[in-house]
Amino acid sequence: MKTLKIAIQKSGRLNEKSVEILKNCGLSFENYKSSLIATVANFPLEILFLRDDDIPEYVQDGIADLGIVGENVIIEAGADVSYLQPLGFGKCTLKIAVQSTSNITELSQLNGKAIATSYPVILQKYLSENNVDAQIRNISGSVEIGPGLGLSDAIFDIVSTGGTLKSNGLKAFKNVMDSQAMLIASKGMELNPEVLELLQRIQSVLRAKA
Ligand code: PRT
Ligand code: ZN
Repeated sequence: MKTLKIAIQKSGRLNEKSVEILKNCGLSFENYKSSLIATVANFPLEILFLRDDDIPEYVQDGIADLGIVGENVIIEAGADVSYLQPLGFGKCTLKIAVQSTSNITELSQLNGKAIATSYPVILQKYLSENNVDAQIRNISGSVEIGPGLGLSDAIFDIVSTGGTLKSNGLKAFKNVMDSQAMLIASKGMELNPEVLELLQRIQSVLRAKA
């Protein structure tokens, strides 16, 4: 029997809930902060702990058979993977935001403007679909400080409570995409008996919580 590999986030917002859902499925494994890989004692499974950005590609390329990662990261990576199950945590919305004093009220007012983001692919697709021609500034983090520094006219970022927008003098202007953590599989692995067994266990954990 082939030992499956599942890639989850090593540290960050999705790590704890990803470990928890696997434990709740009855999987027994050690979870040391320093481990990059853990072997499950009672199921043919290894757990790889990775940066979330690397997970879609690992699963697409079959280095990992399964993964748990935010939908936003999958779409941004353009990864060709199978979506098995939304997991109900890591929920957020990707939004365009402007300074709270801004008079921008229509999407068309973003024409010719600069928008800072760490999600250029998702943003470009949305702008193209809406016939907006704006300049995308790709920044790897802290995009919220852009408008205050005059770096950009707007930002496109993940929002959950909205507290970060508010404390940086920004207001949400357009909701572009909702996201949550997703269980994904390499194409062709959906029908593997162990994958199906694990999926069933995850689904019953989710049902018990609902
Ligand atoms: O180190 P690694 O690369 O693995 O992690 P990371 O730093 O890239 O990601 P991480 O751990 O911050 O987030 C992982 C995933 O959690 C994201 O890809 C989203 O799918 C999801 N998620 C859910 C969020 C948030 N909620 C969220 N609030 N990701 C980021 N944020 C940020 C937001 O951008 C803002 O800057 O948290 C800040 C606080 O948000 P507010 O609105 O609550 O103030
Ligand atoms: Zn990341």
